[in-house]
Amino acid sequence: MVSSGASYRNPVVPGFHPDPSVCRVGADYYLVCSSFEYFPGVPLLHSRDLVTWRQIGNILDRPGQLALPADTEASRGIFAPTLRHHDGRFWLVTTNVSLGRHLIVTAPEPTGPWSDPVYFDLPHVDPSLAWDDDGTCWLTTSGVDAYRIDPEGGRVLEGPLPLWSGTGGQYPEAPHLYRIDGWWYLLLSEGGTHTGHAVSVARSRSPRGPFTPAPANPILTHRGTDLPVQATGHGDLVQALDGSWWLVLLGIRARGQWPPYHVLGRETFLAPVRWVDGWPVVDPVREITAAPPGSAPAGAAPAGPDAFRDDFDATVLAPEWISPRSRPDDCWSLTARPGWLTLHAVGATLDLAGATIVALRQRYHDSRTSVRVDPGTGTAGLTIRIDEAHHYDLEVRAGTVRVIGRAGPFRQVFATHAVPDGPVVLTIATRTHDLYPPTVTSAADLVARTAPRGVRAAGCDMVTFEVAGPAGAVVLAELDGRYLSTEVAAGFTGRVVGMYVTGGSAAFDWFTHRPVAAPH
Ligand code: 6LW
Repeated sequence: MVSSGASYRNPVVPGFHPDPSVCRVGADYYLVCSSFEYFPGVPLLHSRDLVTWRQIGNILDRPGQLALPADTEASRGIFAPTLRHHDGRFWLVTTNVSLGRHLIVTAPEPTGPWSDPVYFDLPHVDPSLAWDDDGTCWLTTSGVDAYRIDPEGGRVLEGPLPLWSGTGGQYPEAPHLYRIDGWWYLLLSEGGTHTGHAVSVARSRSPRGPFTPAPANPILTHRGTDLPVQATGHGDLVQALDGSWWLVLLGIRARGQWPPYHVLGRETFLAPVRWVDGWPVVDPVREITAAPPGSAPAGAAPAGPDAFRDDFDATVLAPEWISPRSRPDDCWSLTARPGWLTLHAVGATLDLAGATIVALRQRYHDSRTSVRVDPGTGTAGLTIRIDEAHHYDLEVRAGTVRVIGRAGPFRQVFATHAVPDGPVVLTIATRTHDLYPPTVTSAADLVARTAPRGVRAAGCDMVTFEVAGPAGAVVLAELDGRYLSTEVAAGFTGRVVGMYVTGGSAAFDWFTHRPVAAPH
């Protein structure tokens, strides 16, 4: 647990990690998030202190559990999951929106093996599970409705029972039932998953209701405030080993002038919870959050950004790697060229679903992502994307590196640059405007910029593209990051940065993604 009087850094899980759900087993905490159209699905993270999280797997990691049809739209697929531990087993319930079905999988250990899904054909999203003392299993959904279910047999035994729909905000969702001190608490979110987002709570002596709302709902909202973290909601409560209570929740960190843009999707935050007169109280969520006095120390250092690196020396892909919709076994190999990740093209363009992409969630606003790639005779590169209609690519083929931008209906080649045959290092960097002036200043580079010279662009960040070969590093282009934001692209995900191949085969020697400190 976070030391008394210490502070920790939020978000605790940066980048596209929305709709967090958490459970504790002994001294171990486990957290899951939505994954939408990406495969494998439902990232699973582990922590001993609720602040420092490490991804240990993905719960839906085989096609038999995660059917994402080839025409799955961006931001469909897997919506908000709930993770619980009950009767010696882990239980995960979620919705595959592309199939219109809820599903439950179970495992004896968090690392699996996770079972095949048991499906429930019920309306709405955001399923959650709770058990009564007699073993009765309740499934709740947005709305908010409850169903008495047989979770292993896939049978609905009773329901829908309408429980409580919040204080009148739109989209009552993310419901969770908790049994605490003889009460059934119903935590939900309302107001929609953007700046109107709020968390409200009610309680009852029975899971069937009637539920009495808290006197001070919503218990958390940042709507209408100038707090840097916005859209706070979709929370899940957990009691720590030391008895303190915490809320994991989603929020966004928008940047830039009016209106602000957010590019990392919805991220996972942690907030201390106090109980006052039998109701949970949550203070505003800040990027540096003070741990409350009384939370027992367990030696957690304040978490800060760390870097990601993969040298592709293993024979299995690290759990952080995700691919849109599917990752057929024959499109990648870590053994064909030991120490390299070899990718084989399936689709011929990143503008359509089906291309071979192996990507990492962008974690930092100010970042550098580099890859060493040997394109051979193929077409390969590094892309920063939200979806097929919103991506910037740094691509190498036949001795030429190109910077390509796709935003909505528009597609343009912004720069071309000759490179010798053989491996090159490609870098995509993101830099928030508030911190930096533009990099590219020479007149010859004007065409490669989307912001007029001398005018500070109003968006969140600028994205620069560099190539390094034997002759040194060259900045090829700098593009406005707004076109790769949720405000432009829409949807529930966030940016990812990834390796791709759209022609033949290519091999990647290493990949790094790291935060860049602001210069002073
Ligand atoms: C999810 C809903 C929400 O189902 O966004 O923030 C939706 N809340 O609860 C998709 O993530």
